[in-house]
Amino acid sequence: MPAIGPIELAILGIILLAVLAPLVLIFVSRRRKALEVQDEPDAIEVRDAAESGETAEVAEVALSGPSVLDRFRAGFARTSSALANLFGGDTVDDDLFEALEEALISADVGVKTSMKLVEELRQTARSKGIEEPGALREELKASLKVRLGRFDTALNPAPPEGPHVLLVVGVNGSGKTTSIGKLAKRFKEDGKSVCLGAGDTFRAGAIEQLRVWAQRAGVDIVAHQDGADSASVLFDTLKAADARGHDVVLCDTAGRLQSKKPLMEELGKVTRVVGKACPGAPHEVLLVLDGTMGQNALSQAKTFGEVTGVTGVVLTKLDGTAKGGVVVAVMEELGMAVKFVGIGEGIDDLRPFDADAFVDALL
Ligand SMILES: Nc1nc2c(ncn2[C@@H]2O[C@H](COP(=O)(O)OP(=O)(O)OP(=O)(O)O)[C@@H](O)[C@H]2O)c(=O)[nH]1
Ligand SMILES: [Mg+2]
Repeated sequence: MPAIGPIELAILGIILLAVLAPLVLIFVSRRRKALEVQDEPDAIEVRDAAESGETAEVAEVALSGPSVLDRFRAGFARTSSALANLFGGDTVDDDLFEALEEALISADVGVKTSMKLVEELRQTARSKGIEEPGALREELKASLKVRLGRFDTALNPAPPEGPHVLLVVGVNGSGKTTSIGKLAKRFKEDGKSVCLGAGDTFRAGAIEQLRVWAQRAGVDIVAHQDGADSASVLFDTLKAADARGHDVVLCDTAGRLQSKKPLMEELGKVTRVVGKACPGAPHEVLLVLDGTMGQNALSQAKTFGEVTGVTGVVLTKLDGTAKGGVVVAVMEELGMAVKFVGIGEGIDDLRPFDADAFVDALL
């Protein structure tokens, strides 16, 4: 092997420098970008909370992993850091219980449920002699997990024969059509053959919007023209789905205010007609609630429940300013199971509701 002289060494050095320098530059610029991202307001909020001690765990849950919790943004992080700060002190006293009640109410948990939770917590603290706020927080977590864990958040089973029919209802703009698109993709990925029913014949552009979602999810759709009778469209959808051998039918409906009686009566008729087209249907009535609506969502849920027999709730927009507590209010005050949560506008932004993960993030 020939000996390497000083000239060859110098050339080798220059080549190495030429290769390494751009790599170092790329690394430095990526690092700087990462630091800039950390300084965005939402991240700061959670980090500030983490620095206060007790909340480190919350911040970690909210920021790490590819979980649904990453998507609960501003409102949710604010709620969890407010609650975490409360438990950051060193005494369990009346002030703490009062502050906790206020924090739960402002997190949209609802007055009745907040009072009930805090009263129960007072009794537990007394009977177990709890003097540590951290231990009290664990009691609250356990109690919430038991309360929310009582609900069956799985979709009702498909019938032994014929299509599995899901009717999707709710007020205007709550996220019904978007959630149908997301659900269609989930079912399709599970190997099911899916058909959408364009039951919103009222709003201009609604049918076209559902067509776009059908295309995105790669599923079938049955639609009539604007202004057609919604119940007839869904009747035809079910007949067609049965004939074509589809496993799942997702029925869209027009958004309507729960206070508009004739529109709610029409929804009652839609539900009955769906049952005529396919005995036992709808097997699931999903009420789509906008998570940022807070307590208003509760009065919507009550009326829709009376008219259509809601079997589950899809709580959307939890990636926005929703404060999270509305999940507890819907389940505790109305006895309705939150089955899915919407965490963005994209087709993959829907997740089955997981009570334990939710409580861990909130507290
Ligand atoms: N950020 C966010 N936006 C959502 C979510 N779900 C729906 N949206 C948005 O909410 C808006 C209304 O959604 P739609 O699906 O059209 O609501 P809808 O209930 O079908 O509305 P109508 O048919 O008019 O009653 C759209 O801009 C959606 O992108 C969600 O989980 N997160
Ligand atoms: Mg719609």
